[in-house]
Amino acid sequence: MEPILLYGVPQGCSFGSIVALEWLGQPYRLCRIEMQKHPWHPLYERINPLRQTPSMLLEDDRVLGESLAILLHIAGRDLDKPIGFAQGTVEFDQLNQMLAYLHTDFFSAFNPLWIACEFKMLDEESRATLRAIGEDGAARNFSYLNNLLANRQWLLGGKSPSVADAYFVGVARWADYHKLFDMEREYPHLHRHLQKLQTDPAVMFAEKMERGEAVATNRVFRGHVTLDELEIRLVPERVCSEQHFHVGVGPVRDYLPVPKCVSAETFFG
Ligand SMILES: N[C@@H](CCC(=O)N[C@@H](CS)C(=O)NCC(=O)O)C(=O)O
Repeated sequence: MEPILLYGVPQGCSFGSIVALEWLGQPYRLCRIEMQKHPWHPLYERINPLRQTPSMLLEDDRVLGESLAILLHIAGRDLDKPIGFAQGTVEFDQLNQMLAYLHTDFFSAFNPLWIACEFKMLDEESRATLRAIGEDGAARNFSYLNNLLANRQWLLGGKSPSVADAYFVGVARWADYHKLFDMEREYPHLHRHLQKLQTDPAVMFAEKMERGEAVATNRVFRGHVTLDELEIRLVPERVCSEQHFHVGVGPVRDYLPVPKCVSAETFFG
């Protein structure tokens, strides 16, 4: 069977991997994970013991976790497509650097904002402090990318988007969700970049997927599967032993202090 991307909704960072799969243009399937429905389907733990999305189930039943690894894997499936580059090239180093930045600094800048808006037990002062830290971090990162995009059409320069642009569009939209700034006025180059990406057919397709709209299957998108349908492929011992990040020290809630993108109240039960 085709590779299957397990993507989290709503507003998940998995979004970029759907966009990248569309740009790749090879057959794939999707499996939808409702992140706000708690507890998550128990089978998902066999896919990703940290209970984070996205994950990708490959043709040979290997499970790949971490957006960065998934995006580089997607790009590597067809190096004739300029969404990625061969390792050892200058372009690959640039892509790797940009993806690492987006997955660490850029993604993490939003963490205090997610905690501030989701963690119901916070007092108002703590919430305001977290919000201020988040706003400051997001502003620094938006400013950095805005300057970078002043003379570039795409994040890496060049004539066409890479998987870095795919991931960027899924995370940058969180600024609107948190009503952080007047993006058009304060970060015009970044705003232009986002606007352009948001009219891309692959981005529009990923938005439809997130909204749960019915979309006809085609040569590339082969449809959805459920976790139950995947059970036969998810041998517990094998998947867990191959997960480099399998911590195995009790329930995830014991060592994940805060949820991202989802309600902490429901997360902590
Ligand atoms: N390092 C992981 C982080 C993934 C992550 O935090 N995913 C979020 C959605 S954006 C998630 O699954 N959150 C659910 C939770 O933390 O309970 C990656 O880059 O793939």
